[in-house]
Amino acid sequence: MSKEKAKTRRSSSPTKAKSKAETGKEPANAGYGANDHKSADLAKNAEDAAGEYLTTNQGVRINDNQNSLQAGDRGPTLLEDFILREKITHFDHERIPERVVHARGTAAHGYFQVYESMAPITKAGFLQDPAVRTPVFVRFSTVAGSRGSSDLARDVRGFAVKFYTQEGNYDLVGNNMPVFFIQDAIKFPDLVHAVKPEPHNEIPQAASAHDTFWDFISLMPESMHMIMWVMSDRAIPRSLRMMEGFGVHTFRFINDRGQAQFVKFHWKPLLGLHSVLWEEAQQISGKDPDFHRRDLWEAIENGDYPEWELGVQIVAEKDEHSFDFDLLDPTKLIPEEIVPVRRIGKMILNRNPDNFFAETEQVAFQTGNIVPGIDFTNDPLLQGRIFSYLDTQLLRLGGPNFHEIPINRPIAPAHNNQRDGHMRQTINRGQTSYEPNTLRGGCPFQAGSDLGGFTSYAERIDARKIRERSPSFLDHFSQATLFFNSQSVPEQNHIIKALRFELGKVETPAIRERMLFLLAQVDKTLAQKVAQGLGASVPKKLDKPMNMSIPADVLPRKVQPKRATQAIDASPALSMIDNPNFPTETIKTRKIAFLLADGFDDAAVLEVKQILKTAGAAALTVAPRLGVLTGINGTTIKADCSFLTGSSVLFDAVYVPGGEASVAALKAEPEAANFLREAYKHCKTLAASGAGTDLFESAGFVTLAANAGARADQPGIVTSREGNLKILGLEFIQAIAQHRHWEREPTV
Ligand code: HDE
Repeated sequence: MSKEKAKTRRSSSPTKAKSKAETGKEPANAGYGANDHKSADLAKNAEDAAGEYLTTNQGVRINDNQNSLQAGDRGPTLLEDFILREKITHFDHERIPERVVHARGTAAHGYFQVYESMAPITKAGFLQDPAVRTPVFVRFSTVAGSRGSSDLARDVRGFAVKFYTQEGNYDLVGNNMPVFFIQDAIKFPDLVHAVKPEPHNEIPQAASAHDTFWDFISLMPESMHMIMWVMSDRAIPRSLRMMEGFGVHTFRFINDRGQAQFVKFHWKPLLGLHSVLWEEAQQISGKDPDFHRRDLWEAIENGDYPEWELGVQIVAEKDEHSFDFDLLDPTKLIPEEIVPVRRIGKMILNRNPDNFFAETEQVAFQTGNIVPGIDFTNDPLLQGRIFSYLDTQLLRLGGPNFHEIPINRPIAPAHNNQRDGHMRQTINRGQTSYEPNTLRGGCPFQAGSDLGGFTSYAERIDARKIRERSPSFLDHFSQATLFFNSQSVPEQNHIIKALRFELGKVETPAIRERMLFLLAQVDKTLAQKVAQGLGASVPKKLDKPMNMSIPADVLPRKVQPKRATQAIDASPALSMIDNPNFPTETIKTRKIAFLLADGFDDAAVLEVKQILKTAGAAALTVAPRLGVLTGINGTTIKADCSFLTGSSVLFDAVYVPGGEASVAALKAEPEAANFLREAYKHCKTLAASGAGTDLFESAGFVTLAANAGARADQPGIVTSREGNLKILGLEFIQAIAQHRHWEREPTV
């Protein structure tokens, strides 16, 4: 393009921003509703370039964004080019340090509403009035991987909720597992260094399957309960929308009479608890490393707002010591069968962020952000976290004013005498920045507790200053055993396989041996089965003590694990399959692949699609090629993906409708049979109608000849050669609702 032409184009008037009527889409920031204080607050900082001229950061309009200022046609660039220098300098400074842990994450806005006043047990303002919607921002994350790592790593998921309450921000910074690896914050840097890529070669990314992690774990018996969780399917969720959340530590609720009770927090997903298989997780990591991020984003864009109920387990102060474990020990949970979870409110996520960096990356959670009515306990892990989160933000966000970043700023007004620092935004008026003062009439005032001033719970402490693990923390295996015993057979098999995989990647035999010894303390058969897979045997005793890296003079005698008698043998609430907390199975938001080619049976596609849609699931077309496909009766359907871009691991179930030509084309496409075989292997539901049933036979995983025209007699295989599409559709829904057909697993 000649310079002349370019100039004309550049100086033409900017186009007006398109309205909703023109684009069919909500304009940016449309979600900022009147009853959503936080969104309205964020809107103050929102920028939208639609219809605007390009400017520098100083607001000067830019005439040429293609060429730097240079001396003549082929001459050097001039130092005076302030436009170039501003642009490049800003670009050079675009990155901030990623989070030390939980770097990979995704987030959404929403709100929380309590079902009924919780006044008898807590005075927390946002838990009083069912009419009040408290805005929330929730960030989900993996722990070990870097910002760009895959969503499907075997890992704990972070579940961090920032409540923008009228009394200040309250952060519930939890995980999708109710316990943790270690009991004391002083071990956290060791744990994280061990699980992160090894320091000499930065391998492996986002994985615990390597020597340093298992070396550390094999010396830390206290981690065994958490290891059971991380090796279970909880560590590979189907969706962030289908996992539980837990506050992990025991906290306190305080009511307006100053009475305290212990509380454990839970988030219960209304879509149920679901996971993928490890083999799928590995494939998804290649096919779509953003699988969870995309799933959450799309669900919210489609109006399928994810929901969780907030649950609490309440324990009276007087019952603090009535358990067979210590409430302050974060490697223990309170079985729901012993203290039931009371569901007290609901959280709905209904708006995607406008800008990933400004919101999801810059959000700063802090376990120390609590409000009147909630307080800490002396859990040594929690105590360390209260320090760590504030400290880490100072580095990550570059100074003490990160609370002013829009996503972090409270909707409750903030007034104090803190001043200055990098990038200060607030313009504090007045002569004083100290207290007490007379020059400002003593403002800002301290608030009495009757006026909402935070007062710490006056817990009685009468103690010596010691560095010792409490004897009440020393039972490291009972709850690991309880967890294993509570799993169904397929879930136990998955744990065994996960351990074989992880320890199979360990290169140092002594580490494997120590791990087998520890596993045997949890369950002998588990240890033996893992050992079989490793071609090893379970040691009867170890040559050296377990904590052999701790010098003997430092190792307190008490650090030898012991086992407490358990109140229950199994807790059904710990299993994902047949979990009594999630009795009704729904197929809402599930993705069903329709395998089609030209010449498909129009009715068999449209009717089944409609039946699934009514049940809340989405049908997506996978075809030998992209573009438009035409049915026998002329219906046209756009292919959502081809066999190259789609894969069975990205779907929940598969359907092959009839239509001789369509099925013949699929038969000629080897990937179609692979798609079905893979879905079958991963225990998913498969359905076929009409000639589609032939494809099941030619795929070789089921013989229908014996019952052609009728249903296949295998669970999770729904067919109808000539039958009624309505019945097929309904049976399909029932089968998908079971998520997976685990009885098939041993046979594949
Ligand atoms: Fe964290 N953790 N953590 N953690 N954690 C961080 O804070 C830390 C722990 C959790 O989406 C960091 O802002 C210590 C338990 C989540 O931004 C850091 C200890 C639980 C997130 C930190 C723990 C968590 C973090 C890194 C042991 C579940 C992501 C960046 C004493 C209850 C929050 C940051 C987000 C992030 C420290 C243990 C959950 C370094 C010292 C237990 C969900 O401050």
